[in-house]
Amino acid sequence: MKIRISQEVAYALANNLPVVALESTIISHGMPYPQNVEIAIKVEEIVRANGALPATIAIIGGDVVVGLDEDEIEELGQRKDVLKVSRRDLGYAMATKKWGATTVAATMVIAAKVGIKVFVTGGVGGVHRGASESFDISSDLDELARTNIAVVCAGPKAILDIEKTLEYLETKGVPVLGYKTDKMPVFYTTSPSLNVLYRVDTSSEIASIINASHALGLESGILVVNPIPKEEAMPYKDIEKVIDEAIDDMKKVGVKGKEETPYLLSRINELTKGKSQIANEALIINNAKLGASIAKHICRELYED
Ligand code: PSU
Ligand code: MN
Repeated sequence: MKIRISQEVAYALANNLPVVALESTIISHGMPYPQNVEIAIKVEEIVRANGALPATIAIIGGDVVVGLDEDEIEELGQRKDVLKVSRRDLGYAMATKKWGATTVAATMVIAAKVGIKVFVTGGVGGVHRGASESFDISSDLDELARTNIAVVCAGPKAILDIEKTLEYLETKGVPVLGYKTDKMPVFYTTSPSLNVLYRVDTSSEIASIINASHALGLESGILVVNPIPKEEAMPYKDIEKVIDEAIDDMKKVGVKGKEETPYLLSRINELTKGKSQIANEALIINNAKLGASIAKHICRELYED
């Protein structure tokens, strides 16, 4: 039971070189095999090609690993006994020597502890539809409130109640920065009505905001929302219909709690005949490019100061 940081990531962190954290729930619970492994490796390549070092984070036989190698990513993508690990599950997974895929929340905890300032994913969790009854609010939101790392994503997943998610983030003091957009990206598409808090048009400006929040010692994180590329986006109305159907199915089957998100993602993939998976891949790659660029600017600005 230990924290193992890969050699190159440890070197980069010690020398103020750009590092981008990547989560692993998306690999084990968010996408089907073998696309999950292919895309995880591709995202790492994109981060490298854009001048930063990728650090995929997971729990392997109880060890917290920062910077999985390709074999470990492959095994994580194949194994059937991988726990979905959020903040609350960390101690259990470590002590019982489990394999665990870390959610946005758990990845934030670990990445921030080792000094990583930028984290790239597809979509973050949020307030679920019907939360006034179910109380289902992803702990990703509370983690953003208490851990200072910038999370680059394509918005909260469209399966959520986006309006309540934004209200919650406002209450918790988490800024939502829209990269080249005024309207709120919501994963497969962009909301026609909801706005981001601030529109920011360059990655160097985003880096300055991140550096400023660290300079002040703020404990809370930053949500950077990056719209899915236009060619890959799905029409808002079409995806809304599919989501409603998937949620109905979920209620019929009786899926609840931490199983909800994985169920909905795979059901939406079935209902769209694989189109949502293609959109998912496109937006993660798009986020990886932006995240790497932000990480580079963070280091550059600190160096210049
Ligand atoms: N986005 C995806 N696929 C995923 C997730 C997000 O495209 O699998 C995962 C992330 O790891 C996120 C988690 O942290 O779902 C949120 O789960 P919950 O709603 O149970 O907190
Ligand atoms: Mn939940």
